[in-house]
Amino acid sequence: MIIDWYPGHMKKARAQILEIMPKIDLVIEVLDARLPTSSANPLLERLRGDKPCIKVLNKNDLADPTITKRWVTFLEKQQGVKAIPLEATNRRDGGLIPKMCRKLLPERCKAKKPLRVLVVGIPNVGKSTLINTMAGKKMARVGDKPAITTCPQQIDLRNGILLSDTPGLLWPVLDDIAGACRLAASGAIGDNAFDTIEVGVTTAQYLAEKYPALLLKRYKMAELADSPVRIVEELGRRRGCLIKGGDVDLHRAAELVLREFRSGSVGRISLERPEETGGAFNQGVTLDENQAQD
Ligand SMILES: Nc1nc2c(ncn2[C@@H]2O[C@H](COP(=O)(O)OP(=O)(O)OP(=O)(O)O)[C@@H](O)[C@H]2O)c(=O)[nH]1
Ligand SMILES: [Mg+2]
Repeated sequence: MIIDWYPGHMKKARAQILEIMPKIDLVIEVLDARLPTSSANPLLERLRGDKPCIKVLNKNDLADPTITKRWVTFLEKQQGVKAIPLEATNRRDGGLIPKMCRKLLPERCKAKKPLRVLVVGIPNVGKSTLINTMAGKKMARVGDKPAITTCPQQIDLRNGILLSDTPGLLWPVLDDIAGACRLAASGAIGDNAFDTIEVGVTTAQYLAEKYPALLLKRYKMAELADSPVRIVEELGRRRGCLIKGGDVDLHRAAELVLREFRSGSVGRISLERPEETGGAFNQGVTLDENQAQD
Protein backbone atom coordinates (compact mmCIF):
# COMPACT_ATOMS: atom_id res chain seq x y z
CA MET A 1 0.00 0.00 0.00
CA ILE A 2 1.19 3.52 -0.81
CA ILE A 3 0.89 6.43 1.57
CA ASP A 4 1.43 9.46 -0.58
CA TRP A 5 0.53 12.38 1.61
CA TYR A 6 2.81 15.33 2.08
CA PRO A 7 0.78 18.40 1.13
CA GLY A 8 2.78 21.35 -0.20
CA HIS A 9 1.99 23.52 2.80
CA MET A 10 3.87 21.09 5.08
CA LYS A 11 7.14 21.66 3.28
CA LYS A 12 6.62 25.40 3.68
CA ALA A 13 5.60 24.93 7.33
CA ARG A 14 8.80 23.08 8.07
CA ALA A 15 10.83 26.03 6.77
CA GLN A 16 8.65 28.48 8.73
CA ILE A 17 9.09 26.51 11.97
CA LEU A 18 12.85 26.49 11.41
CA GLU A 19 12.75 30.27 11.04
CA ILE A 20 10.56 30.86 14.13
CA MET A 21 12.42 28.46 16.44
CA PRO A 22 15.30 30.76 17.51
CA LYS A 23 12.76 33.30 18.83
CA ILE A 24 10.88 30.68 20.86
CA ASP A 25 11.24 30.16 24.62
CA LEU A 26 9.32 26.92 24.97
CA VAL A 27 7.80 24.26 22.72
CA ILE A 28 4.48 22.53 23.27
CA GLU A 29 4.53 19.31 21.31
CA VAL A 30 1.03 17.93 20.95
CA LEU A 31 1.11 14.13 20.71
CA ASP A 32 -1.75 11.71 20.24
CA ALA A 33 -2.10 9.92 23.60
CA ARG A 34 -3.03 6.73 21.74
CA LEU A 35 0.26 6.67 19.80
CA PRO A 36 2.87 8.88 21.47
CA THR A 37 5.81 7.40 19.54
CA SER A 38 4.33 7.36 16.06
CA SER A 39 2.79 10.82 16.53
CA ALA A 40 6.13 12.34 17.59
CA ASN A 41 7.94 13.92 14.69
CA PRO A 42 11.71 13.29 14.97
CA LEU A 43 12.28 16.44 12.95
CA LEU A 44 10.60 18.54 15.65
CA GLU A 45 12.78 16.92 18.28
CA ARG A 46 15.84 18.02 16.32
CA LEU A 47 14.49 21.52 15.64
CA ARG A 48 13.70 22.00 19.33
CA GLY A 49 17.30 21.46 20.41
CA ASP A 50 17.55 21.97 24.17
CA LYS A 51 14.55 24.29 24.59
CA PRO A 52 12.17 23.17 27.33
CA CYS A 53 9.22 21.20 26.06
CA ILE A 54 5.77 20.26 27.27
CA LYS A 55 4.62 17.03 25.66
CA VAL A 56 0.85 17.10 25.66
CA LEU A 57 -0.71 13.64 25.39
CA ASN A 58 -3.88 14.86 23.74
CA LYS A 59 -7.12 12.98 23.10
CA ASN A 60 -6.56 11.46 26.52
CA ASP A 61 -10.30 10.74 26.60
CA LEU A 62 -9.76 8.20 23.78
CA ALA A 63 -6.63 6.48 25.15
CA ASP A 64 -6.25 3.64 27.64
CA PRO A 65 -5.70 5.48 30.97
CA THR A 66 -3.34 2.93 32.54
CA ILE A 67 -1.06 3.00 29.50
CA THR A 68 -1.12 6.81 29.33
CA LYS A 69 0.19 6.96 32.92
CA ARG A 70 3.13 4.81 31.87
CA TRP A 71 3.79 7.14 28.93
CA VAL A 72 4.02 10.19 31.21
CA THR A 73 6.73 8.50 33.31
CA PHE A 74 8.54 7.35 30.17
CA LEU A 75 8.52 10.74 28.41
CA GLU A 76 9.60 12.69 31.48
CA LYS A 77 12.88 10.77 31.53
CA GLN A 78 13.93 13.06 28.65
CA GLN A 79 15.92 16.17 29.55
CA GLY A 80 13.79 19.35 29.85
CA VAL A 81 10.52 17.53 29.17
CA LYS A 82 7.26 17.67 31.12
CA ALA A 83 4.42 15.44 29.96
CA ILE A 84 0.72 15.86 30.61
CA PRO A 85 -2.31 13.82 29.49
CA LEU A 86 -4.98 16.18 28.33
CA GLU A 87 -8.30 16.64 26.56
CA ALA A 88 -7.83 19.77 24.49
CA THR A 89 -11.56 20.41 24.36
CA ASN A 90 -11.69 20.56 28.17
CA ARG A 91 -11.31 24.06 29.62
CA ARG A 92 -9.93 22.88 32.97
CA ASP A 93 -7.26 20.82 31.18
CA GLY A 94 -6.34 23.76 28.94
CA GLY A 95 -5.90 25.98 31.99
CA LEU A 96 -3.09 23.76 33.28
CA ILE A 97 -0.75 24.58 30.42
CA PRO A 98 0.07 28.28 31.10
CA LYS A 99 0.95 27.32 34.71
CA MET A 100 3.26 24.59 33.44
CA CYS A 101 4.94 27.01 31.01
CA ARG A 102 5.68 29.50 33.77
CA LYS A 103 6.97 26.77 36.06
CA LEU A 104 9.40 25.57 33.40
CA LEU A 105 10.81 29.08 32.85
CA PRO A 106 10.49 31.01 36.14
CA GLU A 107 13.40 33.38 35.36
CA ARG A 108 12.13 34.21 31.88
CA CYS A 109 8.69 35.10 33.33
CA LYS A 110 10.23 37.98 35.30
CA ALA A 111 11.07 39.73 32.03
CA LYS A 112 8.55 42.17 30.54
CA LYS A 113 8.36 40.46 27.18
CA PRO A 114 5.73 37.70 26.90
CA LEU A 115 6.80 34.07 26.91
CA ARG A 116 6.93 32.87 23.30
CA VAL A 117 5.49 29.40 22.96
CA LEU A 118 5.38 27.33 19.78
CA VAL A 119 2.66 24.71 19.42
CA VAL A 120 3.69 21.90 17.08
CA GLY A 121 2.50 18.43 16.20
CA ILE A 122 1.23 16.17 13.45
CA PRO A 123 -1.98 16.96 11.50
CA ASN A 124 -5.35 16.58 13.24
CA VAL A 125 -3.84 15.99 16.68
CA GLY A 126 -5.65 18.95 18.28
CA LYS A 127 -3.16 21.86 18.25
CA SER A 128 -5.69 24.51 17.26
CA THR A 129 -8.31 23.08 19.63
CA LEU A 130 -5.86 23.38 22.53
CA ILE A 131 -5.03 26.96 21.58
CA ASN A 132 -8.72 27.89 21.43
CA THR A 133 -9.35 26.30 24.81
CA MET A 134 -6.40 28.18 26.33
CA ALA A 135 -7.55 31.44 24.75
CA GLY A 136 -11.10 30.85 25.99
CA LYS A 137 -12.48 31.65 22.55
CA LYS A 138 -12.22 30.53 18.95
CA MET A 139 -8.99 32.02 17.65
CA ALA A 140 -7.78 29.19 15.39
CA ARG A 141 -9.65 27.11 12.83
CA VAL A 142 -10.42 23.53 13.88
CA GLY A 143 -11.74 20.52 11.94
CA ASP A 144 -11.99 16.76 12.10
CA LYS A 145 -9.64 16.10 9.21
CA PRO A 146 -5.93 16.66 8.70
CA ALA A 147 -4.47 19.86 7.19
CA ILE A 148 -6.91 22.40 8.63
CA THR A 149 -4.25 24.95 9.64
CA THR A 150 -2.09 25.78 6.63
CA CYS A 151 0.03 28.72 7.82
CA PRO A 152 1.44 29.78 11.21
CA GLN A 153 -0.68 32.12 13.32
CA GLN A 154 0.16 34.10 16.49
CA ILE A 155 -2.26 34.28 19.40
CA ASP A 156 -1.71 36.55 22.41
CA LEU A 157 -3.28 34.91 25.46
CA ARG A 158 -2.94 38.26 27.31
CA ASN A 159 -1.54 36.50 30.34
CA GLY A 160 2.12 36.92 29.46
CA ILE A 161 2.06 34.10 26.90
CA LEU A 162 2.25 34.47 23.14
CA LEU A 163 1.33 31.27 21.29
CA SER A 164 2.16 30.31 17.72
CA ASP A 165 -0.19 27.83 16.08
CA THR A 166 1.45 25.91 13.23
CA PRO A 167 0.22 23.61 10.47
CA GLY A 168 0.37 19.90 11.27
CA LEU A 169 3.71 18.50 10.23
CA LEU A 170 4.35 14.97 9.07
CA TRP A 171 7.76 13.83 8.02
CA PRO A 172 8.45 13.56 4.31
CA VAL A 173 9.46 9.91 4.36
CA LEU A 174 7.06 7.61 6.15
CA ASP A 175 9.49 4.71 6.29
CA ASP A 176 8.25 3.19 9.54
CA ILE A 177 5.48 1.05 8.12
CA ALA A 178 3.84 0.14 11.42
CA GLY A 179 3.99 3.76 12.60
CA ALA A 180 2.48 5.00 9.33
CA CYS A 181 -0.35 2.50 9.70
CA ARG A 182 -1.07 3.70 13.26
CA LEU A 183 -1.06 7.30 12.00
CA ALA A 184 -3.51 6.35 9.28
CA ALA A 185 -5.75 4.57 11.82
CA SER A 186 -5.70 7.63 14.10
CA GLY A 187 -6.81 10.06 11.37
CA ALA A 188 -3.53 11.98 10.95
CA ILE A 189 -3.21 11.12 7.25
CA GLY A 190 -5.78 12.08 4.61
CA ASP A 191 -8.20 9.18 4.07
CA ASN A 192 -7.56 9.11 0.32
CA ALA A 193 -3.83 8.44 0.84
CA PHE A 194 -4.07 4.90 2.19
CA ASP A 195 -5.92 1.65 1.68
CA THR A 196 -8.93 1.75 4.00
CA ILE A 197 -9.39 -2.02 3.97
CA GLU A 198 -5.77 -2.71 4.90
CA VAL A 199 -5.68 -0.17 7.72
CA GLY A 200 -9.18 -1.09 8.97
CA VAL A 201 -8.39 -4.82 9.02
CA THR A 202 -5.03 -4.19 10.75
CA THR A 203 -6.80 -2.06 13.37
CA ALA A 204 -9.37 -4.83 13.94
CA GLN A 205 -6.53 -7.33 14.28
CA TYR A 206 -4.85 -5.15 16.90
CA LEU A 207 -8.13 -4.74 18.79
CA ALA A 208 -8.67 -8.51 18.70
CA GLU A 209 -5.18 -9.02 20.17
CA LYS A 210 -5.16 -6.30 22.83
CA TYR A 211 -8.79 -5.37 23.51
CA PRO A 212 -10.90 -8.45 22.58
CA ALA A 213 -13.58 -7.76 25.21
CA LEU A 214 -14.22 -4.23 23.87
CA LEU A 215 -14.49 -5.54 20.31
CA LEU A 216 -16.93 -8.32 21.29
CA LYS A 217 -19.07 -5.90 23.29
CA ARG A 218 -19.21 -3.14 20.70
CA TYR A 219 -20.30 -5.45 17.88
CA LYS A 220 -22.34 -7.84 20.05
CA MET A 221 -20.36 -10.87 18.95
CA ALA A 222 -20.20 -14.06 21.04
CA GLU A 223 -16.71 -14.89 19.85
CA LEU A 224 -14.08 -13.53 17.48
CA ALA A 225 -13.71 -15.12 14.03
CA ASP A 226 -10.42 -16.88 13.28
CA SER A 227 -8.91 -14.19 11.02
CA PRO A 228 -8.88 -10.37 11.07
CA VAL A 229 -10.65 -10.15 7.68
CA ARG A 230 -13.39 -12.46 8.94
CA ILE A 231 -13.76 -10.32 12.07
CA VAL A 232 -14.30 -7.23 9.91
CA GLU A 233 -16.72 -9.18 7.68
CA GLU A 234 -18.67 -10.36 10.71
CA LEU A 235 -19.02 -6.94 12.31
CA GLY A 236 -19.88 -5.46 8.91
CA ARG A 237 -22.64 -8.03 8.49
CA ARG A 238 -23.99 -7.22 11.93
CA ARG A 239 -24.02 -3.50 11.18
CA GLY A 240 -25.61 -3.81 7.73
CA CYS A 241 -22.55 -3.01 5.59
CA LEU A 242 -23.83 -5.15 2.71
CA ILE A 243 -23.75 -5.09 -1.06
CA LYS A 244 -26.41 -6.40 -3.44
CA GLY A 245 -26.87 -10.13 -2.92
CA GLY A 246 -26.17 -9.95 0.82
CA ASP A 247 -22.36 -10.11 0.78
CA VAL A 248 -20.42 -7.85 3.11
CA ASP A 249 -19.07 -4.58 1.75
CA LEU A 250 -15.56 -4.93 3.23
CA HIS A 251 -14.63 -1.33 2.43
CA ARG A 252 -17.61 0.06 4.35
CA ALA A 253 -16.99 -2.37 7.22
CA ALA A 254 -13.33 -1.27 7.43
CA GLU A 255 -14.45 2.39 7.38
CA LEU A 256 -16.80 1.60 10.25
CA VAL A 257 -13.97 0.09 12.33
CA LEU A 258 -11.78 3.15 11.75
CA ARG A 259 -14.60 5.64 12.41
CA GLU A 260 -15.62 3.94 15.65
CA PHE A 261 -12.04 3.50 16.84
CA ARG A 262 -11.33 7.20 16.16
CA SER A 263 -14.45 8.45 17.91
CA GLY A 264 -13.86 6.28 20.99
CA SER A 265 -17.08 4.29 20.44
CA VAL A 266 -15.17 1.00 20.77
CA GLY A 267 -13.64 2.19 24.07
CA ARG A 268 -10.46 3.81 25.34
CA ILE A 269 -7.68 2.26 23.28
CA SER A 270 -3.93 2.86 23.06
CA LEU A 271 -2.11 1.66 19.95
CA GLU A 272 1.35 1.90 21.55
CA ARG A 273 2.91 1.11 24.91
CA PRO A 274 6.24 2.54 26.08
CA GLU A 275 7.88 -0.85 26.39
CA GLU A 276 6.75 -2.25 23.04
CA THR A 277 5.24 -1.06 19.81
CA GLY A 278 4.63 -4.48 18.31
CA GLY A 279 1.41 -6.30 17.51
CA ALA A 280 -0.75 -6.28 14.43
CA PHE A 281 0.55 -3.01 13.02
CA ASN A 282 4.04 -4.41 12.53
CA GLN A 283 2.79 -6.66 9.75
CA GLY A 284 0.72 -3.78 8.40
CA VAL A 285 1.01 -1.64 5.32
CA THR A 286 3.90 -0.95 3.00
CA LEU A 287 4.89 2.47 1.76
CA ASP A 288 6.36 3.79 -1.41
CA GLU A 289 9.15 5.99 -0.11
CA ASN A 290 9.69 7.77 -3.41
CA GLN A 291 6.08 8.88 -3.42
CA ALA A 292 6.30 10.19 0.14
CA GLN A 293 9.55 12.08 -0.32
CA ASP A 294 9.60 15.83 -0.80
N1 LIG B 1 -11.86 13.28 21.42
C1 LIG B 1 -11.07 14.34 21.32
N2 LIG B 1 -11.04 15.05 20.17
C2 LIG B 1 -10.23 16.12 20.10
C3 LIG B 1 -9.40 16.50 21.17
N3 LIG B 1 -8.68 17.59 20.77
C4 LIG B 1 -9.04 17.85 19.51
N4 LIG B 1 -9.98 16.98 19.09
C5 LIG B 1 -10.62 16.92 17.77
O1 LIG B 1 -9.60 16.64 16.80
C6 LIG B 1 -9.91 17.26 15.55
C7 LIG B 1 -8.69 18.03 15.06
O2 LIG B 1 -8.49 19.17 15.86
P1 LIG B 1 -7.64 20.45 15.38
O3 LIG B 1 -7.47 21.32 16.59
O4 LIG B 1 -8.19 21.06 14.15
O5 LIG B 1 -6.25 19.73 15.03
P2 LIG B 1 -4.90 20.40 14.49
O6 LIG B 1 -3.79 19.68 15.17
O7 LIG B 1 -4.91 21.88 14.66
O8 LIG B 1 -4.95 19.97 12.96
P3 LIG B 1 -4.21 20.65 11.66
O9 LIG B 1 -4.45 22.12 11.73
O10 LIG B 1 -4.91 20.00 10.51
O11 LIG B 1 -2.79 20.28 11.74
C8 LIG B 1 -11.15 18.12 15.82
O12 LIG B 1 -12.28 17.41 15.39
C9 LIG B 1 -11.18 18.27 17.33
O13 LIG B 1 -12.47 18.47 17.85
C10 LIG B 1 -9.45 15.75 22.39
O14 LIG B 1 -8.75 15.98 23.37
N5 LIG B 1 -10.29 14.66 22.38
MG1 LIG C 1 -4.76 23.37 13.30
